[in-house]
Amino acid sequence: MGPSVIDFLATERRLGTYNYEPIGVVLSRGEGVWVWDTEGNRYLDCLSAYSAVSQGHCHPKILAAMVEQAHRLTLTSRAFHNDQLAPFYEEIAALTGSHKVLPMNSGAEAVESAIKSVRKWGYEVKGVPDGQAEIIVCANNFHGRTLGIVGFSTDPETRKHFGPFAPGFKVIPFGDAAALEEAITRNTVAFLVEPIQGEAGVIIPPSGYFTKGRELCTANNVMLVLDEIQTGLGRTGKLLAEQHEGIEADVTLLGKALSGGFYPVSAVLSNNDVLGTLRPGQHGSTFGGNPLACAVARAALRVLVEEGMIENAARQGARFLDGLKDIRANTIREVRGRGLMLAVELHPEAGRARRYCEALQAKGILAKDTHEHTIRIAPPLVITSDQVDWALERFATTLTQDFS
Ligand code: IF1
Repeated sequence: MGPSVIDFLATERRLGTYNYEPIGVVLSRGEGVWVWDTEGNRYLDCLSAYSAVSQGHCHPKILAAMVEQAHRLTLTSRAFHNDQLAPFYEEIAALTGSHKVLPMNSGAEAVESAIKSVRKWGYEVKGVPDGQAEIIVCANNFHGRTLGIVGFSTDPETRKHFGPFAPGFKVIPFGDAAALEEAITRNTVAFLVEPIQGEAGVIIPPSGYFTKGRELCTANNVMLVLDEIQTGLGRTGKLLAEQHEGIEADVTLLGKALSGGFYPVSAVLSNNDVLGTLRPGQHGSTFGGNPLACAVARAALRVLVEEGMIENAARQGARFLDGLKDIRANTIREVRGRGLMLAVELHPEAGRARRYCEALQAKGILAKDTHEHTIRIAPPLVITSDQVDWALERFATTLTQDFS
């Protein structure tokens, strides 16, 4: 008889940093859309590790690629070449139409690397006076947890008592093109933004917002940096969320599902100008671009495309969204979503979203609340229609309860 759930939680509490408040479940196995806890209970994963397990848990082909590479070569550092980096560059550049790739590890590292690169581009190409580069970001952004990134967060919880912070960032409201136009100066080097704000609760901007944003950036020689770490790689029903807007970013950030949840892999994708400014010795990472990461990412991208996961996300996302909108419950304030990036916002008087997530857990669904009143829903992109219907039944019964 192994440790009990209580034992696991007690040990985590005793020895671990208390920087999360997880839902009370100890998972031990995953396969496709399903995960099992240590007591054998099965759950449909409606979080997908915040869209990192889009290909489904423990995808056999990504696993095989990881094991095969791990037997051969895992890490060389970039002091030497390896035989996986160039093929990874070729495949991700071809898939995304990018000209240059910078391989990193976490999403936040990709964001920080993009900030460094656009600033350098600003000074050396655009001609912004040294030290005066400005980057425009949006209120309620989430781009990671490093000091540089939380420095321009508007969420007190992510920045309180972590200062002092780096200057050079200007915050505007999300979805307001006039505010963007107003904020641009001759020292603006970039507009860094999520196509859909994930952590903020799946906030979708008005149609035309990014068309206007793209025009403003082009007209003012400002780099449009889209953080697709959560929205990218099929999550919204297209390879990249920007495709819904019919625009192309100058710099695109990927992470999470870039490895299918097997390994931290992120990447900064860009045209030649921005990443072309980096020279040897000016940026790097011990693990960035390592052969194991590249082999895993190549397999993760391959199965995403070859197994039609992007198209499935569009189809099942529409089914899920329509089904949620059909639920008649006075607890629901709004249902939002694009592809399989969905959210149900509750009326404040309905009680905390966490309570509904706990009730969903009892019905075999794992979902995560955000900002008190919103339940986000992001199952793996391999979910079937039957599984969507199975989940909708449980959302309907749970959302018609009132936990206020
Ligand atoms: C946590 C949130 C989601 C991201 C976008 C960059 C990153 C993330 C759009 C950084 C990461 C994760 C971080 C994780 C929980 C999760 C999250 F709730 F924090 F905000 F997804 F919405 N850009 N998001 O969503 O990538 O460095 O983590 O690899 O910090 O609790 P990372």
